[in-house]
Amino acid sequence: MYDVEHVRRDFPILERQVNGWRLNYLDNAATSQKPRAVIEALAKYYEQYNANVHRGLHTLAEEATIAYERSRGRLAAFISAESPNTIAFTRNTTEAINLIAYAWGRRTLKPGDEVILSVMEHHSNIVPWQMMAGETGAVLRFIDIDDEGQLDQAQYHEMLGPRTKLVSIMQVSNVLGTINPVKQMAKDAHDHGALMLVDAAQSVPNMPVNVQDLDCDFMAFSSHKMMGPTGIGALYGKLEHMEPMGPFMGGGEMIREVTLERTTWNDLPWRFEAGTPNIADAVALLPAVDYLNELGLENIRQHEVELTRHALKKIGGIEGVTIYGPPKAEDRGGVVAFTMGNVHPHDIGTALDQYGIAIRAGHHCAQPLHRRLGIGATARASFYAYTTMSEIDQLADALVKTQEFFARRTRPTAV
Ligand code: 7TS
Repeated sequence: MYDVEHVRRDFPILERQVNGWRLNYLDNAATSQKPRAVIEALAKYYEQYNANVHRGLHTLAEEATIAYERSRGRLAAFISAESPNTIAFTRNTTEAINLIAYAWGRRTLKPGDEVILSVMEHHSNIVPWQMMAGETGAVLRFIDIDDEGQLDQAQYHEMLGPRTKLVSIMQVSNVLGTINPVKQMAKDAHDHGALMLVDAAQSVPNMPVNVQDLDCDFMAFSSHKMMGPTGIGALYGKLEHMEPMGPFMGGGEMIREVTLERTTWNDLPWRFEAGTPNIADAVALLPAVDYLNELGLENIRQHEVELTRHALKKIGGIEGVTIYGPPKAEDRGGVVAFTMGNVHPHDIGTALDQYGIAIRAGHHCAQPLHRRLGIGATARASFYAYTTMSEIDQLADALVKTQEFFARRTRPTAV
């Protein structure tokens, strides 16, 4: 039995009051809150063994290096990667995708080569490829969505061909909530000799993810969305692709030998970690992974399905509300983006804040998707392991009040 009240006690921030109300944090797709174990691990690192990694011979340097590398190992196991060497620490998902665009794309893509993306991608999985297409002459193709927010697989199959070099798709949409069939899409890509990158920013925190089962070539994700600190994320890459890849950035740490004329590269994964890394946040990511494992990713996923089912019913039942994405909770991550009549999503966000409710409003870094939906912005509530059913009820009540408030304001006055 999943005990959400028990989980909540591990998150100090959830005791906060906002505008006289207990914080109702429904902005988890933007970033998650952190359990006490993560906050304490950060403080412990700085209080007890802060030192640079991989270079010192002293005790603190050794402790810091062991903790940094242990975290890498735990993260590799978390996504069932074949070895810790397949994990390069980055700042976030964005940097992980840029790493592939620069270290792989820039050297591999030739004029006319094709990269397949989708219209629902986050800007971080569009802009780096536009930049790379501009440099290399490669062409971007975008898979469309159907009316329920599912990728058009028939169109995908038509796009795949001898020119396809990479397919890069999000596993879970941060707006529609759609769970994309990335395992099948990876197989289809491989059948055409292309590689598959999975943007797992919204999946690794919320559901069991196994890179070997998905058989993807690369995966990108962020610590801050999975209860870990900000400023640290990861790129997973199959060794067969990472091994021949040159570095992303040059500097210390990523070298084997430097002369004034030339440099040889370090082994994996340090080749991709130029300069002093974000040691503290990498170290404090480990207790986040342990915490997620303790809760169980299956349990978190199940909890989110129940929350989402409840939200689709409660929020979807409010007059004038349109919810975007698949109609069934089982087909979605814990994200519900919606519009409410002609109340602007930013006004919804501001009004809800008066009740201590934190949601996000805007385009959620998915402008092409919003354009495809024919709207400028949505309001978005997103859930996590500590979200309760009553928080969703409170959201629905506050939305009704917000709607009434704006209806009063916009009603024409009698003459
Ligand atoms: N990919 C997806 C699917 C995302 O949802 C996000 C962040 C990113 C990539 C980028 O992650 P970052 O850690 O590099 O910033 N999404 C959101 C969001 O929906 N609201 O704020 C950030």
